Amino acid sequence: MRIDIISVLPELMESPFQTSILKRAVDKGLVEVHFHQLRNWSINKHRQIDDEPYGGGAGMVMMIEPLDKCISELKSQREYDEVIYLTPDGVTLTQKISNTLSIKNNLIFLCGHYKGIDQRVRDLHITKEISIGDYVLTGGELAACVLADSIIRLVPGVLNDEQSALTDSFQDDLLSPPIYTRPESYKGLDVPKILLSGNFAKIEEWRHDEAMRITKEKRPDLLSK
Ligand code: 6GU
Repeated sequence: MRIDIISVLPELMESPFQTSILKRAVDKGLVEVHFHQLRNWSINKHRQIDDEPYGGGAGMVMMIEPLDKCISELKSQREYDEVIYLTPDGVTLTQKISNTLSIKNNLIFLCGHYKGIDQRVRDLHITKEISIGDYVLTGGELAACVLADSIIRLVPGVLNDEQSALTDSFQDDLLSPPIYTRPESYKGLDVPKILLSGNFAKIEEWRHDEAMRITKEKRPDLLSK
């Protein structure tokens, strides 16, 4: 998988891909992440990429020319499965969306800034608009990292068996059951006896019951899906 990320602040996104599991995925050659500084496609000497909105109003708008030039150049080099615009007015990211994207070959992520991008860029190039939740960030960069992380960990070979995505919260619309490790007892707090029983059928049943109980308590909306 290859992800091309277009942004005015690519340096904001470097460390997540230079650390831990995402770094290993890159080092193993399972994913390539390429950052593109949008100002390199600006059309004037001031490296300007935004301008005032037609019709007036507060805030700046990301201009069509640098964005069209940058995206068109990338598209001339390979076929892209999706051109994704990270924006608070996109559809809210879900595990299902990440699952679908994790089997794609080439993706472009465009990080929005200021008031957003000229509508004509959306009409011309954008195939999906994604938000990571109902709150506002200063730009799409952190959202792009969240989206990339959730996709890359699902790429075959990225996680090992112990980290398997199959037992994640949300993979089956249930939250995870409680987990414990040594010691068996700490300051009078005991690990549930069932987990020490060695009866794996009973343990699985307990885990499922606990997952149901916790989901009902914290996220009843997941059960009505
Ligand atoms: Cl994708 N961008 C921004 N700026 N804010 C957000 C978001 C994206 N998703 C949630 N809030």
